[in-house]
Amino acid sequence: MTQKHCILIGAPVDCGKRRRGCLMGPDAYRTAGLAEAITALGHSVHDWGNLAPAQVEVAEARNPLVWKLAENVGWTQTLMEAAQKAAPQGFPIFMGGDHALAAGTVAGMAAHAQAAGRPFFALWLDAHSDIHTPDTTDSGNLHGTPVGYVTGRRGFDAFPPLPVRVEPANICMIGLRSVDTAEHEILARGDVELVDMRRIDEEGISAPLQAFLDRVAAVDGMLHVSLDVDFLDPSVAPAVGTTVPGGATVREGHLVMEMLSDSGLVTSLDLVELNPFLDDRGKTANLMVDLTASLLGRRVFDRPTRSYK
Ligand code: Z70
Ligand code: MN
Ligand code: MN
Ligand code: MN
Repeated sequence: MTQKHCILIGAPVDCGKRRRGCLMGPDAYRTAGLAEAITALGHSVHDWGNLAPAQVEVAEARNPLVWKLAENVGWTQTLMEAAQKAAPQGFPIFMGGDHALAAGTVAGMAAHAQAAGRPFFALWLDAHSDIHTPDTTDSGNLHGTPVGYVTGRRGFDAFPPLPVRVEPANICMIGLRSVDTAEHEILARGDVELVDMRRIDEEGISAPLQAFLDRVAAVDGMLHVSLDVDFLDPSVAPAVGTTVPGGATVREGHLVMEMLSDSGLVTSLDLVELNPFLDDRGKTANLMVDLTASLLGRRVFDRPTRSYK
C-alpha cells in the first residue's frame, strides 16, 4: 500500500461523560507503541503532542443534565481547526479522549473534504449511535451527541457553527447494540446506514462494510473512521466506561481494518473512549494499536486485494 505521513494528535478529552480516565488515552497509545507500529510499516509519523480546549464562554444549557458544556464546545472548536490544519499535510490520527471529540474531528474533516471538492463519508464503529442532541440526551453526557452535531440537528446553539453538514446517507454505523429511544426515533426516519449486531451475526461483517465502501469509492469520497473501544467486546477490550456485551471479536475488528486498508479510501481516524484506568495490563491499548496497524497495512500474508486506487 502507499506510504502515508501519519499525524498523531493527542486529544485528552474527558468532558463527554462523568466517569474520568479518558484523558490518559493519548499517553496509553504512546506507551503501547503506536508511533513505532506505524513506522515499522514504512510510514512516517509526526506526533503533534496533546492539544488543549479553547477557552470559551457559553450560555447555560436548556437541559440541566448537560455536563461540562463549555469544555465540550472548546474542544470542538480546537479539534475542528486541528483537523483542517492536519488533513492537507497527511493522515490525521486523533488519539482520544472520549467520543465527544468527534464533533470537532468529523466537522473539521468534512470541511476539509468540501475544500478539496470531494464527498465526505464517515464510518462509525461503535455499540452506540451517538446521535443525541443536548436537548434529547437523558444522561447529559455529550459523548452521546457528536453524530447529532455533524448531521446538523438542532440544539447545538452553544457550539461552533457547523462548517458543512454531513449527509446522514454518507454515514454507516457498524456494531450497534445500545440505542436510546430518542435516537431510535431519529434513526428510524433517517438515512444513516445501520448495521447492528444481529445483521453482523446473520450476514457477517464484511458484506455490509464492502457495500458501504463500494458507495464511497463510486464517488471518490474521503472516508473518516471513528473507532470507539466499545465496538469491541468487553472481554477483549475492557478499558471502557460503558461496556456493552456482545461486541465485535478481535477477528472481526481486524477484518474491518484490513478491508478499510485494502480500499485505500480512509483519510483520517479517531481512536476514542479508551480509559486506561480500567485496562487490564494494557490489553485494550495494545489491541487498539494492532487494529490501527491493520488499517495501515499490517498483514499476516499478502493476498490479492480489491483496490480502488
Ligand atoms: C447513551 C447516552 C455513549 C459512548 C456511551 C450512551 C452514549 N446513549 N456513547 N458511550 N461512546 O448516554 O447518551
Ligand atoms: Mn461512541
Ligand atoms: Mn460507544
Ligand atoms: Mn441514554
